Amino acid sequence: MVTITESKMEKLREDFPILSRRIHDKKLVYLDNSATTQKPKQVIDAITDYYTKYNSNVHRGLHKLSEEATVKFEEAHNKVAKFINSDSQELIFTKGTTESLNLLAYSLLTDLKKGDEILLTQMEHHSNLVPWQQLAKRFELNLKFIEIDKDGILNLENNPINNKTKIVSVAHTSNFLGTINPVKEIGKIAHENNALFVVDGAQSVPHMPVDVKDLDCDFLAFSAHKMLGPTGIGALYGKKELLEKMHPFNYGGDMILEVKFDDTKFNNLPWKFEAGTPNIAGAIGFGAAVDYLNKIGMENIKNHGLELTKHAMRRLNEVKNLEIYGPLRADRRGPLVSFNLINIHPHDTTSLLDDYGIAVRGGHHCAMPTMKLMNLVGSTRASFYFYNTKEEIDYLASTLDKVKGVFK
Ligand code: C6P
Repeated sequence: MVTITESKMEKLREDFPILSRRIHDKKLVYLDNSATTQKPKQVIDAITDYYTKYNSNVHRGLHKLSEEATVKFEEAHNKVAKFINSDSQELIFTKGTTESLNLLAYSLLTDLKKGDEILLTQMEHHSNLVPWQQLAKRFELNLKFIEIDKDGILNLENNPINNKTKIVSVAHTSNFLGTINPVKEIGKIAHENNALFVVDGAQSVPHMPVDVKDLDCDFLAFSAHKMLGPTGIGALYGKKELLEKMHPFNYGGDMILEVKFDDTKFNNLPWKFEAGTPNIAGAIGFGAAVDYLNKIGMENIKNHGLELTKHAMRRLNEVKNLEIYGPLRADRRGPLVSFNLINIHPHDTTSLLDDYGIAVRGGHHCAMPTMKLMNLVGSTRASFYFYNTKEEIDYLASTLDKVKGVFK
């Protein structure tokens, strides 16, 4: 197994200026990567270059600056598409996973009728639940859920798919439980039942090689900011033949080929779904992020994440009166661990850890129904990226003992 060596790690961390910050006079230990990752200089520089050297609008101007911006913007399209092994036409820039899923829900809605079913799981992020739920209420569709067991594993044998199911939409990796779902298998079940298969890749695309052709998913949503890129940009992949049939979600400039007073011919893919001036700086930053990830190698990132997760589970299991949620086996998880110190509110744990320079997330993690199902008010979540080290996890574990001390 190739992992990131210690000497490489030191060099690599220098690319992330924020990692040398001190918080409350302690070294920053950033373990909130599922919320958003830190940005390397290469990404920050790419964004600064755009604004300082060739800032202008894309696809419109006939001047040099606009040409340069358009080339860089389209390069970013191609890079991000290639990153998930899709064709460039099949990769739509959006504001992020949330907008990708909303775009999809609204665009697919026109083909659904009263009584049709949408199948989700009991571990979805609100972004892959609320859009479907609200449309289901308004248009008399039914939502169904694949259940999870006590370890946060899907019960696929008893899934409620049937001939009314039109869409199956599932998180690849749960942002609360960490579970990596068997999306290839779920996709097969969806397709055997003639349903469309949507993958929420917000927590998987940043951490493992994801190949849309291999997965055979119809759609995949993900966000740049969880994979070194800036906020406010993300992507929706869709199979070309499906995107061609779908209605645009937003109408306006740039998504048209020809407009008359009484009709409009829409632009080719992917621009048909990218109305208005896009997030140009964001897209260029996203492209630079993908370059950086490719340089490290997604297999290396996956392996390092697994090593850290194994170490975290071992070290956190040694902390007394601490319970961990999600799969017991580290290899069934993405690089994150949610836990609670028994009888201590996760907000207290999280803010006390902050006093020691440790940034983790505490709360419901936008998975309120899953929390309720598990009788929890929330959890503290430590989530890792390739710039994290085992020493940082050891520091988290020893600091948790100090946190417990406060409540004695
Ligand atoms: N989860 C977390 O701390 P946006 O906000 O659009 O970039 O991503 C939404 C989203 C969708 N699906 C999953 C599985 C996610 O984890 C997220 C974002 C962050 O867990 C912020 S709530």
